[in-house]
Amino acid sequence: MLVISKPPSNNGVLLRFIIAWVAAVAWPAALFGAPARSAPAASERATHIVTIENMTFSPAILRVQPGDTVIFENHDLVPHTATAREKGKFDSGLIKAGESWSLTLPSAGSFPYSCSFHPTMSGELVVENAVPSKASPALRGK
Ligand SMILES: [Cu+2]
Repeated sequence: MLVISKPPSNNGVLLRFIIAWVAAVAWPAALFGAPARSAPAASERATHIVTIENMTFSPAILRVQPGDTVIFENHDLVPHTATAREKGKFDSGLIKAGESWSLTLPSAGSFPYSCSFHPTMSGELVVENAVPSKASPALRGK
């Protein structure tokens, strides 16, 4: 006669496997922590993401350090731009649907920007300890 059900001893094997895994992987990770989570040194360059979704830059105001990289990701179905309001500072040009554009800001300052197709879409990059510009539409209503 054919017995289809698994022998009960399999459960014991599985349990021992889980205990071994916890001992080998999870416990050392808990001991040493995740190094990536620790605060980066001042000299390290960070990468930040600005998401473009539902005609909105998010976060609207992003604080970065000089030399950090900011990646604009367009999750909308229409193209957008990230264009500095101060002429010549930066301009992504067309960021097509599903595409991204990256920018490195070398110097401190506040850089309000908007989408050249949709002027109501606005955001601001604040580099180092600069104060967000009072003119920034991103600050309105907050
Ligand atoms: Cu746009």
